[in-house]
Amino acid sequence: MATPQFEEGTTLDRFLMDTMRDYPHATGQFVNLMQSISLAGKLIAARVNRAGLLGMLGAVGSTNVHGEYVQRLDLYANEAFKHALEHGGHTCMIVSEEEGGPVLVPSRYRSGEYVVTFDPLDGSSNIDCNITIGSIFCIFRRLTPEGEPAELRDACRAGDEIVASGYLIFGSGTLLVLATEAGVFGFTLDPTVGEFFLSHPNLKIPKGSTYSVNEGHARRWSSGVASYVEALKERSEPWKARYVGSLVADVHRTLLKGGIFLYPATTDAPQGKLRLLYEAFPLAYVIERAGGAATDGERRLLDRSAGDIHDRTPLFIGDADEVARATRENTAAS
Ligand code: AHM
Ligand code: MG
Repeated sequence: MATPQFEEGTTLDRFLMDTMRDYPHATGQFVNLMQSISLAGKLIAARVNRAGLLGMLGAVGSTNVHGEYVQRLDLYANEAFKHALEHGGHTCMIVSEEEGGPVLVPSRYRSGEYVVTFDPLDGSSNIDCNITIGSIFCIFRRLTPEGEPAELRDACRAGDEIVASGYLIFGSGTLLVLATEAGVFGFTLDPTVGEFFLSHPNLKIPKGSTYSVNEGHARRWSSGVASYVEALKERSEPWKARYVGSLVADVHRTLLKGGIFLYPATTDAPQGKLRLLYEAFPLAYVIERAGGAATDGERRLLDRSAGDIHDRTPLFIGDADEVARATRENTAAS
């Protein structure tokens, strides 16, 4: 399909109407679903911007299902997503980093066509420092019949079943990046009018020379990953290191500037740290649609299926040649 052309000042709503017209299987429910996600994004952006004034910084004192301290903004973002998604008639079930199990849309609402998995606020450790954070989402079409309660099998899905995915990034500006069959498109929030406008049409990952990995863990990587990263520094044009510590920010920079992001397995976390369904899958889908690649250090990430909604995975993501090289070195050494 030809790349769609858009005029200046194209809003997210208009973009959705225009592109979805080209996809006969795309129903109005998908457009409504994306409008709900954009609403959640606007609510979270507004709260993130004023968090220091509203007493919204810091932890609530409890831990989540992963044993991590829950931040006040994590809770707010989770509720914002849940409420935005539950009553639109487009969603049947959500899976969130902050929820122990899959959550069904309450029975008073219509149980819609889609399952949405999300990390409501990624990069929690950066919240109190005014450093970029974000929300990551992934959309699947349900397997069970519409109108009936969804089941666990609707949530534990394969990467190749993703219908669309993306993220919101709360940095110096707020951006919504959406990947669908049509490609990868970025929309910047104009806070003065409260609308997302198309600002990054048809994103493709460029060639770059930036690597992003937490080198504090280097002693616990495989020898293959360690030697891949060391070799980057010896290239004739040395690579730059950049690591925010918010996955969404590190992958967004990789999408715009090229290079590679790695969160490898370590000896103490052989399954990796990042979550498959709502962190790695959605970002892998975005990067593949933009011409890049993603693996779990051994095989294509989107070939995997989730056995449990909170499954973890190592993640190698970015430029296709670099991801292939890092994956090769990792597997050769193991
Ligand atoms: P979170 O979802 O609780 O914020 O945890 C995931 C975050 C990612 O955003 C980031 O890439 C990673 O954890 C950073 O981990 P580390 O501090 O080990 O480098
Ligand atoms: Mg996260």
